[in-house]
Amino acid sequence: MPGAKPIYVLNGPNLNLLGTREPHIYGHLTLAEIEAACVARAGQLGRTIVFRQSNVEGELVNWLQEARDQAAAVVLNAGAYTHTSVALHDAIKAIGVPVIETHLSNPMAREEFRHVSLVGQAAKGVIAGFGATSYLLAIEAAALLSQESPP
Ligand code: CA2
Repeated sequence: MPGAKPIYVLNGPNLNLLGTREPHIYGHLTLAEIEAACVARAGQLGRTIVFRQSNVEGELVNWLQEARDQAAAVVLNAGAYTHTSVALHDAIKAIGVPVIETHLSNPMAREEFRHVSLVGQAAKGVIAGFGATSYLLAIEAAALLSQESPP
């Protein structure tokens, strides 16, 4: 889709540590390697991405607000803020572009405190539990949702 706005891929706290610890939960890939895979998948779909990570909740809010004008859709792995952030919930509701909550692991199959998602209560949909493949599936969903004639 020439001229389409990019898909924003936003990552929250501690995801910069991927590939260094807890590979049994989060896999072996680093965030840079996941970014490269996302760029490749988006390219196959004729789309571009903007890929960012922050440990700061307010920065994620700022990027969601930026996405209102600048992005076609948002793939959001808000990390632990998924389960706590009213600010992210409100920002997602405010921006009017589809947000796809995305996780490497399946929070519903983990500790009880991960079973609540304030992000998911505002997002268009959720993809979780497929490791780095979750990001690729989310990009595919984002591309489909933001094409001129969505399915
Ligand atoms: O499964 C996911 O993608 C999560 O968003 C990851 C978050 C967790 O709080 C969510 O419940 C589910 C945690 C990210 C922490 O990443 C680390 C990576 C390497 C080493 C330690 C933490």
